[in-house]
Amino acid sequence: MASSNQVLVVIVVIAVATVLAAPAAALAADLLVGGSQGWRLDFDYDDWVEENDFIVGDTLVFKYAMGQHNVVQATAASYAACSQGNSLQVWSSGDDRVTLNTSGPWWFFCGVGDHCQDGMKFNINVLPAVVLSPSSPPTRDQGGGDATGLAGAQGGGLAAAGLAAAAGVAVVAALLF
Ligand SMILES: [Cu+2]
Repeated sequence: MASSNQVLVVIVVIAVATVLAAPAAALAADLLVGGSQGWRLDFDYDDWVEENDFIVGDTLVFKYAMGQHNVVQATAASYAACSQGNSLQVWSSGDDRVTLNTSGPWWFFCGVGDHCQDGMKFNINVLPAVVLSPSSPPTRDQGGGDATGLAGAQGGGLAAAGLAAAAGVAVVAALLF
């Protein structure tokens, strides 16, 4: 049977893990593709990509009139060719939510008509949701000037919480051993 000390250590470890896991969830964002007017033609998606940060856990939201467009998640090759042939996934509800669950490159285009050839396409690089380093707090610039400062402040606070939790573990360990 486990001693009460061992049980306490397990509880502390779980508490610390909870604190450290919280930042990613707290910072996850819904990103409206194309801005307020949604997924459409005649929009500069390269600009939109530059104005946003994409972090694991974020969700892309594609809003459009069902039937006018769709959303194709593509490979690099099928993206370059605007070809749905080897697409990874296709959505067509008009209110499609795609959670970015892995870091690295993601490619999207509209598979209706010539929309992809006409520029209804973008690719993004999704960043890992690691926020433990106080020297590089997560930043999120969604076009608004205030967002970056707010996210930075949150990151700093969360890093401080992590350090406080680590200090707590050290104290408990010193008492036990
Ligand atoms: Cu389209």
